[in-house]
Amino acid sequence: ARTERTFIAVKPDGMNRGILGNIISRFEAKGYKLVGIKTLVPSKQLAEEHYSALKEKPFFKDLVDFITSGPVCAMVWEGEQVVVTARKMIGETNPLSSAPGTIRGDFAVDVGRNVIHGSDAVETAQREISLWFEQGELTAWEPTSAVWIYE
Ligand code: YYY
Ligand code: MG
Repeated sequence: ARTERTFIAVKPDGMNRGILGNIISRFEAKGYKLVGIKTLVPSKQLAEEHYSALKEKPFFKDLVDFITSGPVCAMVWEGEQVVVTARKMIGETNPLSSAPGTIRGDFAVDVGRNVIHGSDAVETAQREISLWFEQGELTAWEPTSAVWIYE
C-alpha cells in the first residue's frame, strides 16, 4: 500500500503564478515521497491523450489549448493511499466548491484555471504515469524519515 503512486501536474496557471513550491511543500509535509519530476510544455498529442476520457465534452478544446499553452510541472508522488488523499488535498474540480485549506480552495477561482491535476483512481494513475514518464525517469528511494511517517 505504501508504494501506491499518483500523477500530479501543476498546470500553466500554477507555474506562472509561482505556487509550484507551495504545492510541492504540501505533499512533502504530508509525508509523501517524490519519485519523479520534470517541467515541459505538453504537446497537443500528449494533452489529448491525457484527457482522452473528456474528448466529447464541450470544454475539451479549451482544456487542451490551456494545458499546452505553457509549462507544466509533471510529478509522481508515492505513499499510502496517495491517490485518494492527493484528490482531497487538491479539492473539487470547481475551485469555488473547494474548501479553504485545499489547493484549489486556496489558490483558484475558475474551473478552467484550477492550477493542478491529480489522478482520480489507482488505474488512472498508472495510465497517466506511463503516459508522462519513462520508467528510467522514476526514482525508487527510501527517505530516512520513513520510520517517522509509517509505524
Ligand atoms: O479531475 P479534475 O481535474 O478535478 O476534473 P475533470 O472532470 O477530470 O476535468 C478535467 C479538467 O477539465 C478540470 O480540471 C478543468 C476542466 N473542466 C472544465 O474546464 N470545465 C468543466 N465543466 C469541467 C472540467
Ligand atoms: Mg480528472
